[in-house]
Amino acid sequence: MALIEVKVPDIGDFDEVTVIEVMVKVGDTVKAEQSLITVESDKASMEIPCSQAGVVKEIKVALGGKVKQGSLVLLLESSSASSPSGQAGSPPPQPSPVPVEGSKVSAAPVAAAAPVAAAPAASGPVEVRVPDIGDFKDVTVIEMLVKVGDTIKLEQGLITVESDKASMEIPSSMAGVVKELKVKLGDKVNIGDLVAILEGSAPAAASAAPASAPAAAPAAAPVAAVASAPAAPAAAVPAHAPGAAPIGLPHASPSVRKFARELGVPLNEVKGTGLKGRITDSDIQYFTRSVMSGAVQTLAAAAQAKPASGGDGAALGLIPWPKVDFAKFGPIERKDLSRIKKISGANLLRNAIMIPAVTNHDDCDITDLEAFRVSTNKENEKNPSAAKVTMLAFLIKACVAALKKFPEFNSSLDGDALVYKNYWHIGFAADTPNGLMVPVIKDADKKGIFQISQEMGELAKKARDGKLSPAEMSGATFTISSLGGIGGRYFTPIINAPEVAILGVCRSTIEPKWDGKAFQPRLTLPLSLTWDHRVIDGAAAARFNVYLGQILGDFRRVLL
Ligand code: CAO
Repeated sequence: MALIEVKVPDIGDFDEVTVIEVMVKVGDTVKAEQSLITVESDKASMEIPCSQAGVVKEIKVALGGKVKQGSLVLLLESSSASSPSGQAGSPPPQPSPVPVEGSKVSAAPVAAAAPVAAAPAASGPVEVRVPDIGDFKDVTVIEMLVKVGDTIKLEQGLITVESDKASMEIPSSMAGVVKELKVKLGDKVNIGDLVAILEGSAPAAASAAPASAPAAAPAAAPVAAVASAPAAPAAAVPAHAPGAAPIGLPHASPSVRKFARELGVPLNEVKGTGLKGRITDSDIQYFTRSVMSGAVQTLAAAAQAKPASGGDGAALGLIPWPKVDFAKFGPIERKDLSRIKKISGANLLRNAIMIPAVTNHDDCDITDLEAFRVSTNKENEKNPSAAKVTMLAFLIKACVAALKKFPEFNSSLDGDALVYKNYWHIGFAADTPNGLMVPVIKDADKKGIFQISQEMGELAKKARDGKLSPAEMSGATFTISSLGGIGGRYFTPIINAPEVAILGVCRSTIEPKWDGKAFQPRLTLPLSLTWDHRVIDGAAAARFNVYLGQILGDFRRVLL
């Protein structure tokens, strides 16, 4: 069967555009004119459809990659009769003009909204009208991108219009101040309709251009398809075309899509509040705030459906995850991630990305505390029901004291507000055969070292046996991750959102400490405090660590 090279057709004045969506995968059977990829410039997005039906054999573009006219999109096994001119290695089928709404449209750029000099002077009120937008008729104004009084730049989008097949921004061809807006949301506009009256310096070419010659307007903004040429199968159809988009693309203007991508917001998870459910800038901002505050865990959901390694990164606006055929380099074995690893991986990924986290490393002297711990355990040797006391129980108690002194460490972000919690539930990371779990010691402030040690032992056992209930893993206000039983020096733990800090602890070692006269062997515990910089300042983090160190250095301070 012949392999057809499907290439990017003539897309007008687009030079290099970015691939923002790959809508098919190898093995897919595609129809003629089915969209294959979505590309985007800073002003528009458009889908590149397939020139004929067939089965996708190889995809030659990657998310985030740049393409231009003639770039190879994919290899297709044609399901139609042979097409010799389209065989791999032979010249590509002629990129064809774009049929939009059944009309003849080529992928030429939309000229900037045409200014019509109301006065011959180079400055003063200038009418800006809808330029030639090809065969688009009665397109709806779905977004006002400027308001009266705004100072706008040359080529800045004024309004977004939408037909049933495309959305496009109508840019201004002059810089100036918006004096009057002549359209409103929901209006239908056509070529030549008055959009706005601007005051400012009109570019020379613009002032020379007659109203009836919008195509001559300067600074054409590559947006959508216009002009005329014979229609043929291959076509570049502007994106967000409900009729054309096979996988229900969210409705949003190109600039909103770009904004969302910059923030790593998956558009298909954002609820649009604009006209016809369209996603606006404010929706993106609201979504971002909700995720940051922990109210929405959508990135986690996205990551859960994919490997904890980060999936293909598309949901986060990243370049795709490298695909390597490891077997080419040596023998391999493939094992699925455990359910716990998938869930915790998704949470870790979200927390690592969403939280501007900083880690402070510090040491504290636990020589006396360790001596006390050892003697306490010795005293209890004869009591079989007494739980063994480990350093972690003291750390939990010490952290409660530090959290009380520095309450913002025991808070959570909720939008623009900080929620201070007047309870102290401390989570501790437990290593289990299936992955990391975080049981929670509730009301640690009300419990003694023995009770905490006993509960910790029970919860850690339940974690290892896979028997922890959701209630036993929820409600933490702060978490400790101790690798003290294993080793290491320092590490950078990831905050367990919506908490705002986490303490990492490694193995204590005897270190020489200068006491002013001589070096003394002191048992030194390394601490690593990771904190959310939106809530906590570096100075507060340093103070927290110092205070924690003072408590661990002399545990009587807990009583103060
Ligand atoms: N320095 C030196 N020794 C330490 C120590 C420290 N900071 N912390 C614990 N130890 C010692 C204990 O005293 C104990 O020694 P003995 O057996 O001689 O008494 C030994 O190490 C083992 O302690 P433990 O790990 O069983 O007990 P714990 O209370 O310290 O920790 C638990 C319990 C459940 C937290 C731990 O078993 C665990 O799972 N830790 C791993 C947590 C983890 O994976 N964190 C990483 C998260 S980020 O990926």
